[in-house]
Amino acid sequence: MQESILHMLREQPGGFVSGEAMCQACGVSRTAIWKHIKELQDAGYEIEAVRNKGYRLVQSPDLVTASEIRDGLRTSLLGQSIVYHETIDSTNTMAQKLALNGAPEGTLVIADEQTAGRGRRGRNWFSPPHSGVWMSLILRPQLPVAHAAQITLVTAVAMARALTRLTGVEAGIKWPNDILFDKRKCCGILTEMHAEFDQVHHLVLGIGINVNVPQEQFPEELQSIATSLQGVKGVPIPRAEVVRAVMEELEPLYRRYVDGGGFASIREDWKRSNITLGRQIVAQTARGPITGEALDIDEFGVLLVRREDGETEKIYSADILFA
Ligand code: BTX
Repeated sequence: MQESILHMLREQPGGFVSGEAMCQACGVSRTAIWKHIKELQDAGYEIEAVRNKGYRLVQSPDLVTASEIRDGLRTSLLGQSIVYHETIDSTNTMAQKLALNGAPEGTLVIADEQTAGRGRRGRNWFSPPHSGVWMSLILRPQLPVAHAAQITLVTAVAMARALTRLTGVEAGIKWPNDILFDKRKCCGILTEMHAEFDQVHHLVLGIGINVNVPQEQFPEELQSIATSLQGVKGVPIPRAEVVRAVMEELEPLYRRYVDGGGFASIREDWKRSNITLGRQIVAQTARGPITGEALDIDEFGVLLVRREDGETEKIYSADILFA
């Protein structure tokens, strides 16, 4: 009901919607409408009520609730089902549970705050309230296990495009899962998999974006390595808009990838947005550090590094440090 009311108010930007029109559209009494308006005001929506004119939406709070995201979302798969929590340990953990219980592909789990947000290899992901996008998508691609990591690369292309569009500043991909603005990380991707034999059952694609996190709010150890979209653009960006932009950029790339194109069909797009190739790097792999020049990425998303002794190494998984 509140979603319908908000939708009607948004359809009349700056103008009034009469109480009568709302009653008719929603099939409830004026008192019921008033009660919902009151609840919306309590949630932070600034709604003006004028006798004989009706209601007018003056300002929306920066929320990532299902209704804020859904209004204006132009996708047919991603985000068609949205699960919102104000506070949660990790949206990836919740998405795993929902996926095991049969949640459909494209389900989006999102929270205002995470108390145990995680990165790769058990690292923490700083996820304060009211200022970031902490979300996970449930995907069910027909993929062999060996290809699952490519989803991270496909997502990185979508993220770089969305964040460049939102800020007007070029975002760069650092292989495999970071999006940077001028060497500082504003987004991380964590893909987790549930698989049996060689077939993926589902993937949980976790995405963390620092949207309006004030720089001074980052903990000491992140001060010099993290940034947020607000810091890059100079003004805050509504978080629901960020979510929609990501969903809308990702959906066509994901479809191209799963409908037979594979990573080979995304590779050139990845290369255009990357800031990894051509640089001297240290790849911290499970086998130890590998130092050399990041030469290329192959059609499977594997990073090729020319070592100092001239040999080329294939890197399947690593943390990359720029030398
Ligand atoms: P990662 O392992 O590549 O990066 C983690 C590292 O990034 C940390 O060790 C720290 O140095 C740095 N870091 C931590 N928090 C931030 C931050 N807010 N901004 C910039 N740098 C940071 C990256 O892992 C993958 C992160 C995915 C996070 C999403 S949020 C929604 C979903 N749920 C969940 O628990 N994780 C994912």
